Amino acid sequence: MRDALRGGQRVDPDDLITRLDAVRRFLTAVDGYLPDERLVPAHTLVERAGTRLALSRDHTVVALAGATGSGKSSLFNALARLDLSPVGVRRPTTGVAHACVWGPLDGATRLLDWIGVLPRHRFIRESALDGDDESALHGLVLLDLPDFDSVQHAHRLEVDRLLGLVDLVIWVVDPQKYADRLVHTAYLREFHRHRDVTLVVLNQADRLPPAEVPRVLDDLRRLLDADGLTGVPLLATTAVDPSGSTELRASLESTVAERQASLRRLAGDVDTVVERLADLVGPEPAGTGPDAAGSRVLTDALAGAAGVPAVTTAVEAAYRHRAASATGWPLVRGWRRLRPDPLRRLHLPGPGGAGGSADELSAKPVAATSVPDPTAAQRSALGLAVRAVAERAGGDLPGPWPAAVTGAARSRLGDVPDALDRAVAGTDLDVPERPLWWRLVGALQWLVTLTAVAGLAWLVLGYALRALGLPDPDEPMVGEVPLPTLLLLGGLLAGLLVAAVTRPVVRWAARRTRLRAERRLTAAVAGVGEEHVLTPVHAVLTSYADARDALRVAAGKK
Ligand SMILES: Nc1nc2c(ncn2[C@@H]2O[C@H](COP(=O)(O)OP(=O)(O)OP(=O)(O)O)[C@@H](O)[C@H]2O)c(=O)[nH]1
Ligand SMILES: [Mg+2]
Repeated sequence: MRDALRGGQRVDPDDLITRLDAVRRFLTAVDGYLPDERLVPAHTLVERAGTRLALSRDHTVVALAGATGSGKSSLFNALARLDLSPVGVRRPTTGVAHACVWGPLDGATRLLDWIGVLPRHRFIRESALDGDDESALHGLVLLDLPDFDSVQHAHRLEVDRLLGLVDLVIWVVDPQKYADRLVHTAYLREFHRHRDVTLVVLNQADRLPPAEVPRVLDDLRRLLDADGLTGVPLLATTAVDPSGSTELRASLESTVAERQASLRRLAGDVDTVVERLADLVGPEPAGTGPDAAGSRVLTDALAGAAGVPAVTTAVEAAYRHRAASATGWPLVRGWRRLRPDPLRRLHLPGPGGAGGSADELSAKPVAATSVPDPTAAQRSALGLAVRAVAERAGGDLPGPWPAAVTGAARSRLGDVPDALDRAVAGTDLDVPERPLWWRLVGALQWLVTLTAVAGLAWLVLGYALRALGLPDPDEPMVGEVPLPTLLLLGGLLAGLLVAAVTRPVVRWAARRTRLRAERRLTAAVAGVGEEHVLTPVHAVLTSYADARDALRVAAGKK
């Protein structure tokens, strides 16, 4: 039994620190996404563990816990071999924790300050008094706790607080009350993750007939198994007899020498916390962002809300309008120019390109364009697309994560209309002003028109001379046709021909310009979706992946 508590695995301090860091990382990753009340135990653990490890690794804090009258104070005194904690007939006797430190008090002072044992209840067991008898317990800080089944509610609170801080607990039960429900359901079961740092003693064994002791121990062992405490050391003690706690003392000596209890306690705490958080993470997310199909639906909805179809229609119309003004029959071009440019009507870069209206845009960054506002249908399509993106990205995640993803996806929706307007206004639609080929065709039209006009003038001059009876100059002939007539008709016909050839080319080029503008606008609104919807979603998914990884490390899995 001497090695009763050595059955547990050794806890490597570095591993423990890695696991605690992982719990810390988990808390950082989930901050703002998960309900705080679920995270309280993890926060408490991180805080307590950090302090406990920083205070002293050389001390082992052991608490005697149990019901009133079980003999905690008597055992405390028996182990200390001094009457330090009052033993009472009137119950409950012990109201606040008492501590006895084996070895110098100095090193344990800060530890006891943290645990909250009042200085007047601290005692020292200096080995100088006893020769070397007590040296095997050097480093032990033994606490005598109040009763947990007290009529005094404050006692129970104090016990609960102290049980959260100590390294090892000795549960003291007596032959009358060892099967008491409270100790099993409210306490022992809660400690099933701390089997390595739990010890149970059946005190007052002297009150049983010697033959009864093994039977009661068996019965108690059965109850402990049912509590999930299989394998915890179980000893019989008699506090009133100096030799009645020899085994317990030996067990404590080996625990103290091993310097493992504080690490095991914290490792058990990490296990408990990780187990309670396990339902907050689940499968690996399918990706760290919404899939391509989801993004496309979103971009389409954004394009609709941004009025991209209206703008691209205007782009095509503007191209044709400008081309007609530049290449049409010269005599009606001026009239065409009087009609407004379709792009200018939307307050989008008209002739002069995107650069021309940059000042106007920066002066009026919001609602810079007159692109029609999205309709109710377009707005609801956008809402649905955003929700679909969130569901595709986070729908399979456990617990509160899907809501966190949806919340993130919607978090910046209020800024989207202005951002879309800016994106459309800032896109270079690349509708040409007067490309060279328009100018060449325009010049050709001038040439053939002037030819026709020259032919007409010549003919008119001929008629006038004839009408005035003046000698009629010979009109040169080209084949059978007089040259002036040829110039007039040829000029007119050539003009029609040039217009007939130009029109389909303009139409084709207008469509290409529209497609190019559509691509650019789509990229611009996709950028808005990326910034306002996908990036926040991505942030939550990244946090989820971090949290999942951190919890895996905290669980001790490599
Ligand atoms: N015969 C016998 N009596 C014991 C033993 N241990 C404690 N007692 C007696 O049981 C009574 C209660 O002992 P305490 O040590 O005060 O019990 P406690 O668990 O500290 O009680 P609280 O402080 O009220 O929680 C006292 O009268 C002790 O003398 C034991 O092993 N054998
Ligand atoms: Mg007591």
